[in-house]
Amino acid sequence: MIRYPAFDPPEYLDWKPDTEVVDDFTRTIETDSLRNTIVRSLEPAQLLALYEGLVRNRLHDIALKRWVKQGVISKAWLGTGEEAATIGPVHSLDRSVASDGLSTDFVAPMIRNAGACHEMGMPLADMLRGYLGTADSPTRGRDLHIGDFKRGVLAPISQVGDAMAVTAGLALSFKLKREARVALTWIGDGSTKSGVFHETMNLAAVQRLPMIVIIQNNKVALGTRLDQHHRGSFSDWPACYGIEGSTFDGNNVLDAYAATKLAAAACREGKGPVLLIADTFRMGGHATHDEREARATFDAQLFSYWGKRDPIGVYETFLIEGTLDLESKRGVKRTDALRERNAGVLSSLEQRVIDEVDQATLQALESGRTNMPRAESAAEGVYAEAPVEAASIAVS
Ligand SMILES: Cc1ncc(C[n+]2csc(CCOP(=O)(O)OP(=O)(O)O)c2C)c(N)n1
Ligand SMILES: [Mg+2]
Repeated sequence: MIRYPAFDPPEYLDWKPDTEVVDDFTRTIETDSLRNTIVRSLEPAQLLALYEGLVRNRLHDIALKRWVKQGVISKAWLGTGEEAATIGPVHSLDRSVASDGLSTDFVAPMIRNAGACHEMGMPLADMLRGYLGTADSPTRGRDLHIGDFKRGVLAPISQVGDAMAVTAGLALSFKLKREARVALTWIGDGSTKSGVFHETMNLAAVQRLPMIVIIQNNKVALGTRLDQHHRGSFSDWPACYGIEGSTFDGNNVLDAYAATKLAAAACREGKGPVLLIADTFRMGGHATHDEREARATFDAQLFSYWGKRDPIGVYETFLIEGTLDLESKRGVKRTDALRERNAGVLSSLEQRVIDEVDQATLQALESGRTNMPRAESAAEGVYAEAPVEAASIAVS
């Protein structure tokens, strides 16, 4: 994909495929026969949709970073380098509309999983409006933690860990209504240290809830390294709760897809919950304000190691160098002409997403210019209103 010197981590700027990393990408999928079968059964359109989702996620974040640099917003929380841990799992879910008019499966993203929102069908313009706090944003300008229940997206909860409990509640309702639905949430390595994580895991386990939890282990919580807040291996945790679970390569979108697809099937068979662990790395700061501190938190070699594993670069290489003709959608012999054709298919897809993000940015900025919330609206749609005198003071 096109790289952006003003916004990308330095390791991504002159990104070239590393043979060992690309070989590892394929080996990872082939190691597990069940995951391999799932990946091999993916249609070309699904492979391309995964690529498109990854690019959309990266470009959404770049649009936000541009706004920060331009002073449009003060700060943004990004998922740079962790896109595969969001996009793969979301694509493996059943996103069709059920008979009640809601998405069949549900997700509860955290701020690092903005990609889940757009891949569940939330318009990019609305997501960007959320950051601007416009009156036509999904929360009518109240909060940037946005979701869309109809589209199966619970809004992120600022208190980390609490989304676990809400997701379990949703999964419990699916079970009680005997619906073949699944609820998925992500939780950071740091947030697994909250009490609510363990209470929820235990409840979900004993109730056999159709719930998937992905521990997104990006090796850091704000400015605290994993080795400062964690001992042992996350891969031991599913057994502690007596449930199924496994680790996947959080920078390999196909491994992420296949692991979650299997987890969702287990949940639908009544074998939930499933605890997955995504091994990945945060390629920036906690948010845009502390990128420099993040660089001081870890050795440069660690950034370099994970930089070679850019989930988009590696997947792109896998598609370009493969034997599937992305244009004719047929398996063919590997040739230079095929490589060129496949690269062309991906770059026109990328261009479409660039246009989509540009359009969304313009629409959101237009809302910012013309449609900011009225001060009086702060008292609308709330559980309790302040006395009239206090409200008038607040808006004057
Ligand atoms: C209950 C609670 N405590 C503290 C915070 C402040 N806080 C926000 S994000 C964060 C770190 C989260 O780290 P991790 O769970 O690893 O997720 P990551 O940011 O790495 O994706 C903290 C401590 C909070 N939002 N909620
Ligand atoms: Mg973390």
